[in-house]
Amino acid sequence: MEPILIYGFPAGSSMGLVACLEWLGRPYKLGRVDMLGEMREPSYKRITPRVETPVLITERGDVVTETIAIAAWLEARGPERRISFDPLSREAERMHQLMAFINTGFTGAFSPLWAAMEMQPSVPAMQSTLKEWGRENVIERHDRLEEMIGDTKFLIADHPTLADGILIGVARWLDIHQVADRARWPKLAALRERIEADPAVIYAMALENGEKCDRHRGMPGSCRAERGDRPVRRKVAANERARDGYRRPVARPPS
Ligand SMILES: N[C@@H](CCC(=O)N[C@@H](CS)C(=O)NCC(=O)O)C(=O)O
Repeated sequence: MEPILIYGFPAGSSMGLVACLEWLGRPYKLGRVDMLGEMREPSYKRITPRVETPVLITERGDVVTETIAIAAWLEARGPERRISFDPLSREAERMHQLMAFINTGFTGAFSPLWAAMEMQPSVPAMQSTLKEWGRENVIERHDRLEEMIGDTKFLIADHPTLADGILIGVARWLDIHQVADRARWPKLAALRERIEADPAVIYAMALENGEKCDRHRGMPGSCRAERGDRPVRRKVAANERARDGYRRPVARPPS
C-alpha cells in the first residue's frame, strides 16, 4: 500500500505537505477532507480523535499526525536528499530550526484570527479583541521570520525543501486574514512568490481548490475547475456553515 496523506481544505496548512510529496518523488496517495464538515464525523475521529489535519497513513497502516512528525517521516524516506539534507549538516540544523519556528509560533500566531473569523454566534467585542491580538502576533512573527531569511533562493537552499512546504501552507493566511500587505516583509514576499510559482505548489493548491490539474504541469492554464472557478475560501465556507446552522468550536487547537 502506498502512504496516504490526508490534507484539509479550505486553506489547510497541509497543502504544503502535498507539495513536499511531489518534490520527494515517491509514490503516494491523497485523501481530501472538508475541515468544516466531514472532519467532524465519527469516521474521521476514528483516524485521529484530535480532529485535525494533516494525517499520514503509512504503508503499514499506521497513523502519523503532527506536521513535524510527518515531515520527519518524509525526511527519513528521501535518501536522495531532494527535500532535506544530510542529518549532520548545518543545512539540516537550519531546516529543522525553521520548520519548528514556522510550525509553532508562526502558525500559532494566526489562532486568534481563525477563532474570530469562525466564531458562531458572533460576539463582536471578543472578535475585535482576538483580531487585534492576532494581528499583533502575526506581524511580530513575520518580523522575526524576515530576519531569519538568508540569501538562498528558497529558505535553506536554492531548491525547495520541507521548510518551504511547511511555510507555504501557512503563509497565505496573512492574505486570508488581511493582516498586512505581504510587501511589508520583502524577503518573505519574494520567497513566497518563488514557492508559489513552483509547479508542485500550483498543483497542490489546485487540488485543494477542488480543481483537476495535471501533475507536474500545474500551470494555471492547465487546471480545470471542477466545482466553480473561484478558489474556495475558508471564510466563505465558514459563513455557509453558519448560515446552515452549523456551529464549530470557537478555538482552534494551538499548533
Ligand atoms: N500541531 C498540529 C496542528 C494541526 C492543525 O491545527 N491543523 C488545522 C488545520 S491547518 C486543523 O485541523 N484544525 C482543526 C480545525 O480547523 O478545527 C500540526 O502541526 O499538525
